[in-house]
Amino acid sequence: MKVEIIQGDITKSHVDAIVNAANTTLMGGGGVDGAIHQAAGAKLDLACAKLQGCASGKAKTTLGYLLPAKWIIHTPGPIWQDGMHHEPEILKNSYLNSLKEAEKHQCQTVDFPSISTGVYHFPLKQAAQIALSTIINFKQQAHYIKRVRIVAFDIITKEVYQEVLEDLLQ
Ligand code: AR6
Repeated sequence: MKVEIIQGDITKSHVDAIVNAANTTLMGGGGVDGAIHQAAGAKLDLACAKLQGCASGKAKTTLGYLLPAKWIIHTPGPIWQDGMHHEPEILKNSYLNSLKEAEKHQCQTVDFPSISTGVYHFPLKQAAQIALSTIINFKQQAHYIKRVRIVAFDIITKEVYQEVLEDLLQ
């Protein structure tokens, strides 16, 4: 299983599954969630309404509809308060449960955004450490997944994830 960091717009990813940094209603919002709902079209809103929300750190899957990706794995990450409200554990669970959903749907390629580091204000470097260590540790359990990418929207996010990945692989 390869792990890569790229910069780009995750709604354009030609992969088996993209992950959505959602909220617990799963009914859309701003940031990457808004971009995914906009690009996937109204059928995604209908599918999400049927899911009746999702707890933080859990993950639920829909089709990708008008996206090039076949599946969308929706996971609400933690809202950063002070780091003492289980935020690291919840973020880890978002990555882990999303990877489990990807395996369940026999995905070979999975793209993640930087969950919780936008509107939810999780500190970027700590988020990158949790994201990448969880993905790397999942390698032993990955039967279908061959490549996982972090799709960073901005250059700072790309650079921080790249540095953390190099540190973890040393
Ligand atoms: N492709 C890849 N990454 C993106 C894109 C995109 N098209 N657009 C934004 N990002 P955020 P959160 C980056 O705020 O912190 C929503 O309203 C963005 O620059 O989208 O988990 C939900 O409904 C940042 O690096 O997600 C929730 O209420 C990263 O994606 C709340 O925001 C995550 O930023 C979730 O907040």
